Amino acid sequence: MKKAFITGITGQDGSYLAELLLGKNYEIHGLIRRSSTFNTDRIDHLYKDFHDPEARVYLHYGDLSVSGQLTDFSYNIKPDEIYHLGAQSHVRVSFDMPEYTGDVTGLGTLRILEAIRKTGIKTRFYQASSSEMFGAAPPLQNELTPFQPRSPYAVAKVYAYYMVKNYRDAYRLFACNGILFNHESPRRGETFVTRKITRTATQIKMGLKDKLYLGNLEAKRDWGYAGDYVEAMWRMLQEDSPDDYVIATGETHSVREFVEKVFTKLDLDDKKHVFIDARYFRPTEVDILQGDASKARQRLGWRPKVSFDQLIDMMIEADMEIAKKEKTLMEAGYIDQKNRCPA
Ligand code: NAP
Ligand code: G4F
Repeated sequence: MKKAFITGITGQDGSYLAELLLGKNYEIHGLIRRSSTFNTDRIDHLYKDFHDPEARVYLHYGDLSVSGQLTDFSYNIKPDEIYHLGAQSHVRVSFDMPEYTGDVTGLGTLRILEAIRKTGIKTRFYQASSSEMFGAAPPLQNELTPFQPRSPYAVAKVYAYYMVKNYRDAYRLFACNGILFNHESPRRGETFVTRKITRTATQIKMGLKDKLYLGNLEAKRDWGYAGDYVEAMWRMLQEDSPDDYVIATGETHSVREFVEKVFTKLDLDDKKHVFIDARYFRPTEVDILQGDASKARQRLGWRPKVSFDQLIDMMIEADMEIAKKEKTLMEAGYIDQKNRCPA
């Protein structure tokens, strides 16, 4: 049985990847942060019973800012594959917390690479690189496009990307950069724009809210489905030699288009409900991302299966179920309407 160590297992991608690897009979070890509230919602369904001795998912408390622990985990677990997905992953927040983002998102990668080098374990390493690194570069972006990062998050990811390349060259580590374009799902964090839109629009549909506040509606993104993208991560680590790959759909759509589609599908008038709040604009924006994943298609045999429209339908359906439950609980007086902090 192969062993995988996943950082960021509690996040969107970590949960889909853990599901995929369990289906392939892996033993899963995940890095998890201590939190004052439960933060395992996305992976709770992976335990039939937490105390089951047959369980194949193990969680280890730690943090990407602590290197000694990462070395201990590497040595003790000796994973066949390490998927490094943990990061402060919110671009807007990285402008508020540039130092923290540099530490966790940039240096966090170096700490794991050092753990592998120092312990000498034989493992394959996946780095969650990002299309955000392309920044101001024109579409269609591919593996040869020079990076022009536009945020502290993107700069931290560029640092990590080159560290991966350097450790591959200098120490012959089997280390890959997956340069993934935006990918979404019903498990997407609620402060990223797609989920913010589907979550709030379905609440508006159920009469729980009236307004959706957004920032720049003209930005364009290449949005795919997270479930398809974790398959590409796994495929990279099954190759004979390590390399870097762009993973994208090749389509691009504006935030405005996403809003209009969601509201139309819900038979709502976005003009009545969507408002602009300047606080959601970024000091520097990435105007357009559209990826060229030809290399992944040819070498990995990877292609996206879920279309833009199917993705939106999937997210609306899941969020509608949540909104219906919220309505029932609110009417019974069990919960109040939540006014969450913005991002
Ligand atoms: P996500 O949902 O925000 O998950 C981030 C994960 O990192 C969570 O499990 C989080 O733990 C963990 N984490 C954050 N800070 C940490 C720390 N100091 N120590 C340990 N763990 C920490 O992100 P995602 O969408 O799944 O993305 C996965 C990775 O791919 C990230 O590196 C992201 O930057 C990158 N990426 C994402 C996309 C995309 O469109 N989704 C595209 C390209 C690249 P908590 O649950 O405790 O917060
Ligand atoms: O959904 P977003 O926050 O995603 P962003 O910034 O593209 O970053 C995501 O994708 C990257 C891959 O390219 C990942 F590396 C990163 O970890 C993350 O997963 O914003 C998308 C666009 C931006 O142009 C933003 O300005 O939507 C625009 N936007 C407009 N109104 C908004 C909002 N974004 C957010 N989060 N909230 C708004 O109200």
